[in-house]
Amino acid sequence: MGRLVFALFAFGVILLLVHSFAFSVEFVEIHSASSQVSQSADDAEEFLRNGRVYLESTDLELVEDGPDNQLVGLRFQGVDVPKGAIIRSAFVEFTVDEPSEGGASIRIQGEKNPFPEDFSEKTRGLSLRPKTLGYVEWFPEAWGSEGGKQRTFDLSPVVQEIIGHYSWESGNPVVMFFSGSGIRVAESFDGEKDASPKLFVEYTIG
Ligand SMILES: [Ca+2]
Ligand SMILES: [Ca+2]
Repeated sequence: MGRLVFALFAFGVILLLVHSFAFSVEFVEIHSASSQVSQSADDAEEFLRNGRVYLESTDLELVEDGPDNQLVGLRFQGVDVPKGAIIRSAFVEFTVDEPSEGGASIRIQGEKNPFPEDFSEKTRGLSLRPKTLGYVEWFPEAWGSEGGKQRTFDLSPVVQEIIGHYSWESGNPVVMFFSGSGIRVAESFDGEKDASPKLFVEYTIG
């Protein structure tokens, strides 16, 4: 009898715990924001050899273009993430322009600036911008058929650092930079504007 009472009691405690856990989870609301590259000057490639910047290329080589290694910059306007938000996930989604494979190691950093300008053809205009301390090393798998979607690894620490700036405001632009080695070829705004890169962010408040 004692055992039965104890078992019933334990069962009750477990039910209570499960219930209160579910109750607390229910009230953590996940918000989301997204932004797509929406003008020619919001995606750019800089040849690291000579600092030349190209704004109107119809593709984005991440990050080797023939013999040239380049720094690619993407600017996402109107990122609706409030100051103080906790970033739960963030990634950039590309559309495949050309299938590509082989090892690639791509470092993704943000621009450490609460209101980054759009890109210009100024020499070394991308590499001279201030970068976040945090970065993510992305090792993409092979990119298959043209038109497919490909996502980066999670960029939460980079986005968290950008929106942590004291003068960040919801709706400001966010810039991401891509450098490293290997080759994956993505659509640019000038290649196919509906297939330009997109930023997705999920966050909670408090
Ligand atoms: Ca462009
Ligand atoms: Ca290109």
